[in-house]
Amino acid sequence: MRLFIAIKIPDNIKMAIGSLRVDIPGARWVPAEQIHLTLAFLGEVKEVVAGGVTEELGRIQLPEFILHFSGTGCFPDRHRPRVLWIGVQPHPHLQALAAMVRTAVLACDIPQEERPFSPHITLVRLKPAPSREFDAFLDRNKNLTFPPFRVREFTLFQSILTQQGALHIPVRNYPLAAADVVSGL
Ligand code: 3AM
Repeated sequence: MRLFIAIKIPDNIKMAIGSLRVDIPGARWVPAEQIHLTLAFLGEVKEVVAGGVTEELGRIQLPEFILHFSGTGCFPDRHRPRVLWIGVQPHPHLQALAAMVRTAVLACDIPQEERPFSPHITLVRLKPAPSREFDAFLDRNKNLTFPPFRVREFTLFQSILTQQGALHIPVRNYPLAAADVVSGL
C-alpha cells in the first residue's frame, strides 16, 4: 500500500483555499477536499511494514498546537514553478511532530528524503512555465491569510492512484495531547 502521513485541514479552510481557483495554463489544482499538510511520504510499503508504522506512530506524544497558513510561493522557485503552495507559519511543535514522524518511519526501515522539512499546502501542480496568469495569482495572494486552527491529531493516509487522480483514504488518526493553548502567537 502507498502511504503518507499528514495533518488534515478543517473544512472551512479547505473551502477558502479551494475558492482561490482560477485559470492558469498547465495547472492541475488539488481538489479542495484533498488539501492537506504532508508530514512524510512513505511510498509503497508491504502490509506488515505498514503495521509497524501504525505502531511506531502511536508512540508519538506531543501537545496540540495552533497553526496559521498565509501567503503563497512555489517549488523550486518562481521562474520554474512545479508546485504552487500556501505557506505555513513555522511552529516548534510542527517541526517536532515532523521530526518524530520521520524517526518513526525510519525506525521501520522506510527511507526518507534528507532535505529539511519544509511545511506547505500544495495547491497546484504545474508545468514549469510561468505565465501571466501564474504571476498575477502569486502577486494577488502574497499576503493571503486564513483563520488559525488547532491541530488536534495527525493522520496516516493511504493513497490509491486511479486514472482520475489519487484517492486519499484516512487509515488511522493519532490524537495529540490536549493542552492549554500552546499557540506560538
Ligand atoms: O503535500 P504535498 O503535495 O507536497 O507530493 C505528494 C504529496 O505532498 C507527496 O506525498 C504527498 C501525498 O501524496 N509525494 C507523492 N509522491 C512522492 C514521492 N515519490 C511524494 N513525495 C516524495 N516522493
